[in-house]
Amino acid sequence: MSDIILHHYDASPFTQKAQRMLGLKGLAWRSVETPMILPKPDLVCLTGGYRGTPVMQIGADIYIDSQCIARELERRWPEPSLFPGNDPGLAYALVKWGDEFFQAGLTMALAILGPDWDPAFLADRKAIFTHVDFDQLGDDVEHAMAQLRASAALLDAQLADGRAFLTGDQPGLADIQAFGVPWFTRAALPVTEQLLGQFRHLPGWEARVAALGQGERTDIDVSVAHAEAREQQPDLSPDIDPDDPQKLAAGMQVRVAADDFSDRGAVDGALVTASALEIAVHRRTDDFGDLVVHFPRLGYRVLPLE
Ligand SMILES: N[C@@H](CCC(=O)N[C@@H](CS)C(=O)NCC(=O)O)C(=O)O
Repeated sequence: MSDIILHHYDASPFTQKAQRMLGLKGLAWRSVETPMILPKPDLVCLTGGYRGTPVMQIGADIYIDSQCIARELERRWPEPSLFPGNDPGLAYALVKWGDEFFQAGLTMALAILGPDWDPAFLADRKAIFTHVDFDQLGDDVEHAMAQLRASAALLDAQLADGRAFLTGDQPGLADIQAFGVPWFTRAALPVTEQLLGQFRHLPGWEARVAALGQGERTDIDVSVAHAEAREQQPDLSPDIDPDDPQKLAAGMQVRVAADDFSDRGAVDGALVTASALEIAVHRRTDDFGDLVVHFPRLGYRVLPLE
């Protein structure tokens, strides 16, 4: 049986990234479907406050964000690699470009679909997209379409020599970073077909990335995930970079939250890991005992609480 549990919902382009990683590696995993809006008590009791998707759980270790999930999957199951061209730095750097690409699709979705959304869903999204001016979306939509096309044009240019995947013959994290936005805009926004129509290398590439699949998925009840968190023990040995620019130290109480495009909740805990690319905090909980919650450093803010 696989140790991997994904807490997620399928409609998210970020969940789709995690699923393609599992597909590329051919891994078995267990699925816990979360609601798309708050409240999410069964998830937040594990994360300590993060409410986004996807979240990976392996025993009493909780991995926040598709970036962190990629790093942990590659560490534990190195083959087949997410980096067929041995270019991990570039592939992870695309996280930030991928977020920019997502912003374009998000603005289009909010402007075109938002008015028809269920009021509870709309209110939830208004609360998390604090940087979006919901009264100006109509003015922004054409700009967003131009931005979507600009990023799509980069992909088409990269594929123009007939290669199967962005970095060559083999699929990797670069493809997975890039794939989520065309996937979601084509599915949700019919105008995408016309917007991206001139980019003739994209549809074949999108189909090849989709064909990575999702590995071997089994649906489970969240009580199974909670029992495993309770029964297992995380590694609490500290790993702190002595040159940390924020002077973070082992055991320091900190608050960690995404510093990107949405407020997905903050997590408080005692610092276990602080490196250039990783942050992890220890949470001592009544229900589960010790948990360690892992985050990427890139795109997350660490606030010392003492
Ligand atoms: N950088 C994060 C972004 C995750 C993200 O923003 N997911 C959205 C769904 S597309 C989300 O969590 N929305 C709020 C929610 O579902 O509660 C990642 O790569 O995992």
